[in-house]
Amino acid sequence: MHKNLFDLTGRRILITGSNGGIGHSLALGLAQHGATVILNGRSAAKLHAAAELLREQGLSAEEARFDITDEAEVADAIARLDPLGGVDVLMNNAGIQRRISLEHVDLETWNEVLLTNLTSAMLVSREIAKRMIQKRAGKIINVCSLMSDLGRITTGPYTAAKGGLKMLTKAMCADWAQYNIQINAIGPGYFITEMTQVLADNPEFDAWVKSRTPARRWGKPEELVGSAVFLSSAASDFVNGQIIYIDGGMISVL
Ligand code: GCO
Repeated sequence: MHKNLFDLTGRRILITGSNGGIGHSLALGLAQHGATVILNGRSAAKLHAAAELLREQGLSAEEARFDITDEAEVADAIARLDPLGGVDVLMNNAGIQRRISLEHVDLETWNEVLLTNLTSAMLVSREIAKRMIQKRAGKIINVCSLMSDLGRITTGPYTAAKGGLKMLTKAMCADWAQYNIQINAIGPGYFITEMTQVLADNPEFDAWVKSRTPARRWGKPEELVGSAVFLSSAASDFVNGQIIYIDGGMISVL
């Protein structure tokens, strides 16, 4: 009887920034595939509401309230997960978008985007990798973007951060693959979420996405789940340092 390579039963998966948006869609999908998902956010109220939505469906969901940009909070929160079973898979999903041309960008905005979208992934991964190294097992999935490889007008800070996150994925592979830790990334194309609703509501931008995307449509958040299940499961045990684009073909075609 072949073992189901994609079975996530018993795997504890922490998804940062999973109160809503793509993070919550990923948490729902991974839980539906048997994982215990650990939701994260800064607001205890929003976090509890997000976890209850999963529990109401009989899914296994825990809550880890902490600010991913606060080094001390991160270390404390990850230590509090140890007696609960720790973390088998980490998804660095949290991210913000601040659209502004680089000639107008202020240092506060730049630092906010880089801290939230890139540095936080290092802070959370560093604490969890210490434990994965001891266990000689673990998986890390960085949620990158088309902007890990392509720029778009007014998205400079976000593009720099997501480009850095793609390279951090490779750096983590270099340091940690030897300990049976697999570190990979997913690169979502255009999906309608709170972050992009303003773009989807613009008829010209909506038309541009549909013409620029070979699949001629926006992605549906649930369409990210398959790659997340693959990279969270035994099916990807020899995959490392890779990025999988879920973008309807946008990054592959002019
Ligand atoms: C934008 C969007 C994009 C998407 C996504 C694309 O302003 O073009 O915010 O950055 O959010 O990252 O992969």
